[in-house]
Amino acid sequence: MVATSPASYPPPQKSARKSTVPRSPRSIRCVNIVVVGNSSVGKSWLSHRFAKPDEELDPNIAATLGHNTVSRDMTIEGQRLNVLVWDTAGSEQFRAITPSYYRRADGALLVYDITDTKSFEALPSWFADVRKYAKENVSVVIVGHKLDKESDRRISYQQGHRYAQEQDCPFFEASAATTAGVEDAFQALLKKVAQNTDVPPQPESIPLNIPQPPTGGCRC
Ligand SMILES: Nc1nc2c(ncn2[C@@H]2O[C@H](COP(=O)(O)OP(=O)(O)OP(=O)(O)O)[C@@H](O)[C@H]2O)c(=O)[nH]1
Ligand SMILES: [Mg+2]
Repeated sequence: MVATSPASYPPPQKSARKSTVPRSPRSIRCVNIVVVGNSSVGKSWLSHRFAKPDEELDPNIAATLGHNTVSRDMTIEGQRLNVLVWDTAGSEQFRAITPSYYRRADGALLVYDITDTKSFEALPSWFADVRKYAKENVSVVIVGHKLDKESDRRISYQQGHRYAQEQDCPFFEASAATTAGVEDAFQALLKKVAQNTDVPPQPESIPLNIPQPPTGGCRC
């Protein structure tokens, strides 16, 4: 994973303006996805599983400090996307800097752990932050994570589904450990984002006289 500093994050953009730039088959659109939720719900594993499906997950993973980013190029709804996933720290000490990650997010994955009631009860507060700091038209998907730990389940599928319905969001249960539901959750979120024409596409080839962004970041 590539670590970048919060200071490098682009400035706020609250515009809900529709793009009039026509998409050519060679254009690629940069998409920022923020993954939020309580500490230890599995945001880093989930992000890594999505971005690098064939790589092993680190069983000794440490709590995220600030954030990590991972990326993956894919085609959704006929659009070529460069998906940059902002895997944020769930720990309370980093909560104050989390809003900076929302500002340019096109989509947010709100994650709780189906074996951890507190992480489910914290969803409204994460949701409130998304609504407060993200763009008006940000797409949101809710994920009940660690589906493989069925015997330790504390939050039923119905509870998660009901909450998501109340928020008018798609809902998935998933497990980074088994991969179940991971691709479905991200694809549903990216589909919503792709249908949203807020962000203009970027040309794939960048003229040599334009300064390049730091490596590891989005090509936007
Ligand atoms: N059984 C199971 N364990 C998981 C899964 N995903 C993550 N874990 C474990 O849960 C613990 C926390 O995972 P992380 O991905 O670091 O959690 P996080 O939400 O990123 O935590 P912070 O970075 O502190 O916010 C680790 O010990 C993982 O091994 C999963 O799908 N199933
Ligand atoms: Mg983490």
